[in-house]
Amino acid sequence: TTLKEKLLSVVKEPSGNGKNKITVVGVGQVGMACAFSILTKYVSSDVVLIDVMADKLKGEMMDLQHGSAFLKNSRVNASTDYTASAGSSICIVTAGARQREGETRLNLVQRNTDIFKGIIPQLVKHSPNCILLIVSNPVDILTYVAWKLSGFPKNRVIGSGTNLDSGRFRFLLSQRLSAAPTSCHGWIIGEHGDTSVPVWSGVNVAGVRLRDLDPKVGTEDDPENYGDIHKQVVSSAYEVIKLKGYTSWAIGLSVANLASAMLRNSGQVHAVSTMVKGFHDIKEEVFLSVPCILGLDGVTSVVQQKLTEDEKGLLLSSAKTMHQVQTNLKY
Ligand code: 6V0
Repeated sequence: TTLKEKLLSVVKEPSGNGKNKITVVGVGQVGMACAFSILTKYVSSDVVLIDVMADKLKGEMMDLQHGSAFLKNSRVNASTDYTASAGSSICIVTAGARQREGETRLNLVQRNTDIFKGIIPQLVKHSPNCILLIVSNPVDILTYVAWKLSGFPKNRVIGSGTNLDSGRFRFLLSQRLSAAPTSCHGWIIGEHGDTSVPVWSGVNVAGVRLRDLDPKVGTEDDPENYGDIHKQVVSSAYEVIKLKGYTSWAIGLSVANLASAMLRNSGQVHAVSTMVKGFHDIKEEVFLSVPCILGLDGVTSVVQQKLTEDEKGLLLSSAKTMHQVQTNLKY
């Protein structure tokens, strides 16, 4: 008898998977920020990391495992083989090239589509009931690509989308108003990044709409230039990339927030990238962010925002751009 057998009398071998297993594909800056946020916010206690760089992968796994005594019984595994991902409830994809300084997200599209061809079918094979949460850029188009490659119903393929942009917006608004970001309500919808749409018509604190106080807020004629906040949101990633080389913490926290909303079947509303054909007169089969109710089935409802004609026009033009890029993709 071994020491372990002397110590423990087995009643039943423990089951392999919990219900909250999350796989993170790509252990770069973004993937690791996602994994770290998920573990430290106790969203999941069963995290699997997948990447093609075996040494880096093992190093990241060991480093997180060495911290597990300071968490609550979390389990971290890693493998270059997708069998390790089997039975995940959520698979988060952060693999792929990132923007270089000055490069747009759309430039990455074909490179990352090719990478997705090797990733998505493997995830689907081992976790046929999972929710795919796409983070790699350009996120809206790659969410469409993942939807096509997976054959999943649209509720189970989600892009992290403008949840991050909305978070940036709320932070910047909080700076101007001296109220907490969690109490400054505002939604950025549409494309994550360059053509995102700020829904100024709904921006409020405690239900008091800024537009009711000043009809010019967020417009070009606003003497207080609140519109600059959205310009700053758009330039945020470029600025952070210029300063530190990549963005990581905010996207990691925003993804953990989405994973938590789904695993806990919370019904929370987040701006995420979903199939928007039919909403706001969009005719193309494209993914863009709109406020969605999230739960164990992924996206269960889309909130039908009342948009101004201008806001709708911006959304429609993003949809056209997405569609154009999608038609040029090679699978
Ligand atoms: P990174 O630090 O270069 O990491 C990318 C990782 O992907 C590396 O570890 C690679 O080894 C891995 N990888 C490459 N090919 C494969 C493959 N076939 N299978 C498995 N792993 C692979 O990049 P970083 O982590 O900074 O960014 C990752 C992606 O997230 C990029 O596309 C970014 O543009 C995107 N971001 C998306 C954001 C969003 O809001 N949606 C925000 C920030 C970055």
